[in-house]
Amino acid sequence: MTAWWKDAVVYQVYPRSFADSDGDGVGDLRGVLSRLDHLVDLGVDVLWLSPVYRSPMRDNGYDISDYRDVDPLFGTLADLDELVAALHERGMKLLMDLVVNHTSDEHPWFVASRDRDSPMRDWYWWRDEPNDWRAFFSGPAWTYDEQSGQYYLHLFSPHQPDLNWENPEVRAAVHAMMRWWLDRGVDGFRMDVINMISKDPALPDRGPRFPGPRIHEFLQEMHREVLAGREGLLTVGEMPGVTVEQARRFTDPRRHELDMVFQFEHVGLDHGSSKWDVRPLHLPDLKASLGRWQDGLAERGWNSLYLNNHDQPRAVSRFGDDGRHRDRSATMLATLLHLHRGTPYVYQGEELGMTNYPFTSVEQLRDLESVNHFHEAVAEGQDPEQVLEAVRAMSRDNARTPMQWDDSRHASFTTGRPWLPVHPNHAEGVNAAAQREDPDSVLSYYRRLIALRHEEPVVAHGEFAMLLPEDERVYAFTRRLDDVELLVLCNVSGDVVEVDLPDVATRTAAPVLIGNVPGSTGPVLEPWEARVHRT
Ligand code: TEU
Repeated sequence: MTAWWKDAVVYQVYPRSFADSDGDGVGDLRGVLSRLDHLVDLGVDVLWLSPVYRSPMRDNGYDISDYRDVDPLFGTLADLDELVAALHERGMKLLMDLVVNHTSDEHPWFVASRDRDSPMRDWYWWRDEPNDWRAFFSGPAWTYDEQSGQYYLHLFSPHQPDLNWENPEVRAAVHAMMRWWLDRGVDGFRMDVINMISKDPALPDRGPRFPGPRIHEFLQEMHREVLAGREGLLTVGEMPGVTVEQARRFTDPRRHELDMVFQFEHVGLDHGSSKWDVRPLHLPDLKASLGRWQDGLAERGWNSLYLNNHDQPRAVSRFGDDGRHRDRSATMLATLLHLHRGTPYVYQGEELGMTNYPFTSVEQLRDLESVNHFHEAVAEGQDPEQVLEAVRAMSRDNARTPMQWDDSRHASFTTGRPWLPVHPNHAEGVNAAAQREDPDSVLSYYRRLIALRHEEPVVAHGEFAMLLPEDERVYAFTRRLDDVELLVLCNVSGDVVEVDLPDVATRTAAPVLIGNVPGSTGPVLEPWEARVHRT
């Protein structure tokens, strides 16, 4: 099996917020179809589509009520088929989101399961007494069901009951559904919280602890039943809390589990007691973390690389400078990420330098996690203004404001009323139309960066070595493949800095493969400058 995905770049579309074709204010599949030129122009290889399945949309589609249909809000199965065909025609692949740790509470499986005498009772976790687990989106992980007189488990909201993977019928149903999608032509899956599907059946307090005891067995079985014998697929497992040692096992090709995982360590470095307790990033921590993942998966396994997705605030606001140095810090972060060894993921709008939204009231928020947090924190006596400040920094809605296509009304995302407001900076150059023609734009830089990976094997495959681990402003490393060596220099600060490396004058006089300050060479880096020398 070829590991084609090692040379690939994946682009994530959050369909709700990408492009709206029918004016209802919510993005849809025909909207995605109408904007494929943007992906072709960027040069990405794979489109990862966040869920479009039938759903009551309590968690924007991560609560599925029918795995084999498209929600009318997003279109039809025929639209989905058309998207597969249109991507394949353009040499791209489609990665579907697979959400099988839980279903919607409106899924027929759960509806049946609520009947104590149903053969499907055991498809979910029912208990007379709850344990002490807490749910991710606030409150206990157990809700009492009046109808059947027991509690059911939900690691996320009460509208997202957890499937019982101990039951072989559940696993067979999931496998059949996955095969049905692959037979339709999709090219793989991004698997939502897949390290949580196996739980210790004793459900002990002070948990849950992940991964559970049968996770490797379940993934190997899924590989055998669904993926084996099909060429050209990609699987990436989302795994909050996964360690590098665990990830090595999950992604060791000899074990036949997953191609790569999404780990969370680097996006937790600015969290204090919770994600809402925001701490400034200490750059040496980021190097220690990403460096450990580079080393840990160097011989076996593979990294996925991301700073943004639909759950994270915008990286340029979080780790860069979204004011004066917006474009420069956005392209620096892109360089830093894409020059690591692994498969990079670009989240819609990242390639334009899209920023966090200046939310000023809870009424503007739609994300259940943010809304729950706001009300809980205020009920506990915290100052609403301070709670809002944390929400402005960390809310998932920052990633979910509509894609900025041009400088006209609602950035041409919709002709109607957008479900979340469009960021006003779409009128100040943060839009695709303006950036497409501008060789110095963030978009043009991403295009060059993606092309570089496709042209220079060292970018995807070269050995990684971290430099200057203690430096608080310069993020520097080398990549080496055969006789090609790259020196990557990133200034993660708004200061002018001098790089302190042996032979720095010679090394920084070498040709520049890509950089965000035109013509710049030598040991001095401008604020937020990034540069890749071939030494
Ligand atoms: O997210 C998994 C997850 O752990 C989230 O709780 C994430 O860490 C959190 O949003 C950060 O604050 C996945 C999906 O990506 C997310 O959109 C879903 O809400 C969640 O699973 C439930 O399906």
